[in-house]
Amino acid sequence: MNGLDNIGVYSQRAEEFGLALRGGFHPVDEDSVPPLVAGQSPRTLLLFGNVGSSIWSVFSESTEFKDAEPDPLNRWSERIGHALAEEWGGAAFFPFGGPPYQPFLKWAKKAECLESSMLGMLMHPTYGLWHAYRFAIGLPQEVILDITADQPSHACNSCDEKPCLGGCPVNAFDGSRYDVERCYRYLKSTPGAACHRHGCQARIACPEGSGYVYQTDHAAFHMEKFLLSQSERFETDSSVIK
Ligand code: B12
Ligand code: SF4
Ligand code: SF4
Repeated sequence: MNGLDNIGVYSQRAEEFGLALRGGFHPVDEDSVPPLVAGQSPRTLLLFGNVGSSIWSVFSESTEFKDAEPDPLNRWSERIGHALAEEWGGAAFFPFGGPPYQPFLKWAKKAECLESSMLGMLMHPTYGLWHAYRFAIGLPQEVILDITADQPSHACNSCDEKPCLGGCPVNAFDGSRYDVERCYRYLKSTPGAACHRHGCQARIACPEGSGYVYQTDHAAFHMEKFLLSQSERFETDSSVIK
């Protein structure tokens, strides 16, 4: 076994950026993983992202966070994703930049024991809803993956009360659909809403992974960026973006 066959090499390097290795798999054609270069399919795909606010201390000190240019988290992710891919002789793929988007939710379910939650986001047995993806790296070598065969039971199946569905002040979630416009209009018209400072109240109402709820400045950062992106989508009056 050389160093790059060992899964620990990848997770330890990623941790330097506050990123967690979020599992991996050996792709087949149906996984729709792009080639590394023309004609060379990756033999391993590894996913990386944050669990709780794990990236926040590194990201909030980065050039991208401080330079006041658009999309700081995406630019930070691109810089680190491309650098690690180059270091490991692979290629980086990102969850943003579409449409079309790379199928990260499908890849994530294949890489780890995850299920879609009542809110649409993926439920993790430890982190609950408090995790996300920053990039995936395709590698030419076959890395031995430590994938557990045990599928933990899906938390939503035994959650009788489903407090998430009642957590949103405007019922933007109905258990099958997320009404993005309703969420956006409420946030825009209610500057004092708890969602702005603490994050989505429907997500917070879920008892799973409560030790990983995003810290306030991290949650507020995402909400501000979400509002900005949806303002471009829902407002015809460009003066809304100030
Ligand atoms: C487009 C998109 C959105 C759109 C949703 C579009 C719509 N429904 O109208 C918008 C911008 C609204 C959105 C919002 C958020 N998103 Co989003 N989103 C994506 C993205 C880039 C593509 C999904 C897609 O279109 N796939 C293609 C279609 C064909 O597949 P699909 O399965 O039908 O996709 C649908 C769902 O993914 C859903 N969706 C996407 N995001 C979210 C978030 C929530 C809360 C829900 C219920 C549904 C939902 O909308 C898609 C289109 O209908 C993915 C990343 C990726 N590459 O997959 C992230 C992704 C799904 N989003 C994610 C997250 C975390 C969010 C936010 C919570 C971000 C945040 N602030 O932290 C917010 C929710 C805002 C809030 N109220 O808090 C994570 C989910 C992680 C997880 N634990 O499962 C992903 C995987 C991104 C990532 N970097 O990890 N998102
Ligand atoms: S509150 Fe219950 S139903 Fe809702 S996402 Fe959490 S575990 Fe699932
Ligand atoms: S951010 Fe607030 S308004 Fe939007 S879905 Fe979550 S709880 Fe509802």
